[in-house]
Amino acid sequence: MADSSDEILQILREQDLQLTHILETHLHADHISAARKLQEQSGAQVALSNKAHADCADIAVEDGDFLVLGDEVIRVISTPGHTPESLSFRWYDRVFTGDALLIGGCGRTDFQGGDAGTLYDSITSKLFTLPEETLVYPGHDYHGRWVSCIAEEIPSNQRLGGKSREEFIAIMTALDLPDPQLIDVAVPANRLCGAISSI
Ligand SMILES: N[C@@H](CCC(=O)N[C@@H](CS)C(=O)NCC(=O)O)C(=O)O
Ligand SMILES: [Fe+2]
Repeated sequence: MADSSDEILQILREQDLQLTHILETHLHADHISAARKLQEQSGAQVALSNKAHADCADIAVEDGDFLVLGDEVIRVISTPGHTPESLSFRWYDRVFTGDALLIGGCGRTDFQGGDAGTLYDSITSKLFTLPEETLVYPGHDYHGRWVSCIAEEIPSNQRLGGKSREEFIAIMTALDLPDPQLIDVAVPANRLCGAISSI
């Protein structure tokens, strides 16, 4: 199975960039992370939530931490709910939300210790309170979109917009989604920052 590490390493070479950090938003259930390969091939450090208890991480971070990358500072925001160890990363006017807040949606909460009430609290108290012009870059979008913003998500997010905590929990409980195809392979592999060999 191909991962994106070769593509990333090629971009780094072409643009003469040095990868220093790999920031994991959570232990993914739907794909195998390229972090381990990138860590080995570039020497970059992997950062993961301390709640992941993953020995493969070079840096264990928690809410309120700052990652200093050269002249840049990235703020760690703990946004549990999709999974307990889920993080978002804020950099200037943008936030990388992993599978917590998606464009028009949010991460599911029915496996890996997910909890709908916790996700509602994370999104409404930690992400929707960011300046409304903050750009939202999610971990996935199933419709080919890349970016949204807080001002757009607060009213129009299909799962959260205008919904109470109870309404949100009811929506999430009723989803009845099939498991991600790779969940049984991806979760154990990602506890090791992603399998090294192709499968
Ligand atoms: N069909 C996809 C499902 C992926 C999936 O369930 N993704 C999780 C993130 S790990 C999710 O939260 N999806 C949001 C949703 O389906 O609303 C697969 O098999 O990989
Ligand atoms: Fe996920």
